[in-house]
Amino acid sequence: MSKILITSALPYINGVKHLGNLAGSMLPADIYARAMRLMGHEVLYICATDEHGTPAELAAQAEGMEVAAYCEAMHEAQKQAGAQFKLSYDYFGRSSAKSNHALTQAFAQQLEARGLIEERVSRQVYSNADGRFLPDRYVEGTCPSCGYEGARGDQCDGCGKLLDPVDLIDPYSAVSGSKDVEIRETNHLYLRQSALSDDLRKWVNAAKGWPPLATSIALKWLDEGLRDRAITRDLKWGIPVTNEDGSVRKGFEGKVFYVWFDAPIEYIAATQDWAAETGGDWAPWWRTDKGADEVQYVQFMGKDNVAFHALSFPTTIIGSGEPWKLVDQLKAFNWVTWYGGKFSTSQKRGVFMDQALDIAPSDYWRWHLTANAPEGSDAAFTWEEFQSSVNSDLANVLGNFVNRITKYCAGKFDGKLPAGGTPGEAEAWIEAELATRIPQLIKCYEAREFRKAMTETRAIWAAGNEYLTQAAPWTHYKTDVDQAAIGVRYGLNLVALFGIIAQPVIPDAAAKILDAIGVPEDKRSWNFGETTDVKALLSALPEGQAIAAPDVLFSKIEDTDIEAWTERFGGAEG
Ligand code: B3M
Ligand code: ZN
Repeated sequence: MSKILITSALPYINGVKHLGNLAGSMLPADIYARAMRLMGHEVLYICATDEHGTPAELAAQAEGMEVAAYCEAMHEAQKQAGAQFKLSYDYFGRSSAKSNHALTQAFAQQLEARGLIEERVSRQVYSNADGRFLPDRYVEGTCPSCGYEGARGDQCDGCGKLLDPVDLIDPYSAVSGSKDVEIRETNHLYLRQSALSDDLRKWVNAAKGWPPLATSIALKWLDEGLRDRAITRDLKWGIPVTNEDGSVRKGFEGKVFYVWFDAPIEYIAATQDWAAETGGDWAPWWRTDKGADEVQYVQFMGKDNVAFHALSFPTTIIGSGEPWKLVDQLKAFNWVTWYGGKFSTSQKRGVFMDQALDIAPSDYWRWHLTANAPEGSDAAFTWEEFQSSVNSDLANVLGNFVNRITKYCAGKFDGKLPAGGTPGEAEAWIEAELATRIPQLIKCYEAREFRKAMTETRAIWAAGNEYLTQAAPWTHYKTDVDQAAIGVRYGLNLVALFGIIAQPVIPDAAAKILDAIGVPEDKRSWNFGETTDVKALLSALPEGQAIAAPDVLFSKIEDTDIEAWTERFGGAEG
C-alpha cells in the first residue's frame, strides 16, 4: 500500500468547463483516484478553482459583478458541476484562499532571499480608457513584421512571429477597443528561471513514468533556453506582494502575483485547507522532511499546462531550497476537439459540463470520454461516436448481460443464487480469460493508460457474453437443471465482477449493479492483483443469496436525440 497524492490542473474560474477540459484533467484524475483507492492505497485527490488574473476581472466586469463575488459564485457552480460528474475530490479549494496568500508570499520571500528574484523595470502598454495595464494578449494592433492588422500582443496570427506588445503599430485595447493607450514603465519581480535550468534538466531527465508528450514539451522549453519571467502583474485582484512583516512591498501597491505563480502553490495550500477542515495532517503529503518522500505524487493536465508544471512550479519548489515534494508522474493529455475543431461558447459549438448532464447521465460521458481519451493524439468528439459508445458498450455489452442473467435467475431460480452443477469447458474458458485480462486491467490503471484500461474493461464484459453463449443455461434448463444452475451462478458472479471493475469509470451504474445483487460494501474493493484467484472471484457470491434485477441501467441514445443535440450544440458542419 502506498500514499498517492493526486492533483488535476485547476479549472480557471471564468465559467463552467467544457467536456474537453474535463476529459484532459479532472476526469482521468478522478478515475485514477478511484482505482487506486479500490486497490487499497491511501489517496488524497486535491483540486481547486484558479481564480486570479485579468480574465477573471474581465469576466466579472462582463457580468456586472465585483470580482470577489463573481469568483465565489463561479466556484460554487464549478464545485456543483464536479459533484454532479461524481468527481471524488478529497478537497476542492480556491486559489484565492488565505492559505494560498500566505504560502505564495512566503515562497516569493524565500526565493528572493536565495537571490532568485530580482526587481526589474519593464515597458508595458497602459490603457487610459480601461484604467489598466493590458496583458500581452489584450493589446492588438498592426504587426511590425508583416503588417497584419489584427495582430495580438503576444503573437501575430498573420506571420506567426512572437511579439512584444510595445512593438505593435497603432496599438489598441482588445478589452474596450480604445486607441487611447500609452507605454509606461512599471516595476516587476522576475523569477530567475535561467539560473535553475541545469537543475531542472537533470530532474526532467531523471523523471520516470511521464508520457512522451510531457517529457518532450519540457525538454523543448529547456532546449530553447529558459527565460526569466515576471511573476507580478499590475492588477488589483490577486495576491499582494508583501514584505516579511506583511506590509505591502514598496512600489508594489496596485500589483499582485501573476496567476501562474500562485496557482500551482494552491495545490499545497488546498491541502492545508483540507487538513484544517478534516483534522488531517498536510505535511506528510508535501514535506519530504515529514515523510513525503514516500508519497507518489501524480499530476493530471492538458498539454498547454505542461511547461508550468514541469518547469515553472518546480523552479519555485527547487529554488526555495526547502524540502517540498516535487511531482513524480506528470500525466499530460492532448485536446478533445469538437468534430476536429475548437469548442466555442460564442458559436454554440461544444458541450459544457452543466449542459451535458441535462442530456445524459454522468456515467455515459465518463465512459465515452475515457474510452476515447486524448492520450496518443487529439481526439474528436462526435455525437455519432458518443451514441455508439453508449449503445454498444454500455447498453448492449454490459447492460444486456446484467439484465439477461439477473432476470433469468428471477424467473427460473426464484431470484436466488443457485447451487449445483460441475464446472466444465465453458467455465474453464472464462477462468482462463479472466486470469490474463484482470492483471492486464490492473496494469493499465497503474500505468495511467486510460484508453487501454477501458478497452480491457470492455473486453472483460464481452467475455461474459461469450461465456453465456457457451454455457447456454437456457438450453440446459429443460434437461439438466444443475447444468443450468452453474451457468447462472457463474453468470451472476460475473455480474458482480463487472460491477466491481466498472466502479472507477461508471460509479453510479456500478453501485446499482452491486446493490441489486447484494455485494456488500466491504467486498467491492480490488484486492485481486498480480495473483488473481479467478476461481475465488467466480464463487464470491454466497449460494442462496437474493438477486434482484437492477432497474434499467442504460437507455439507448436514439437518432432523434442526436438530431436534437446537434441542433442545440452544433455538430459536423457547425
Ligand atoms: N487554470 C488551466 C487553464 O486555465 C489553468 C491550470 C492551473 S493549474 C495550477 O488553462
Ligand atoms: Zn505578422
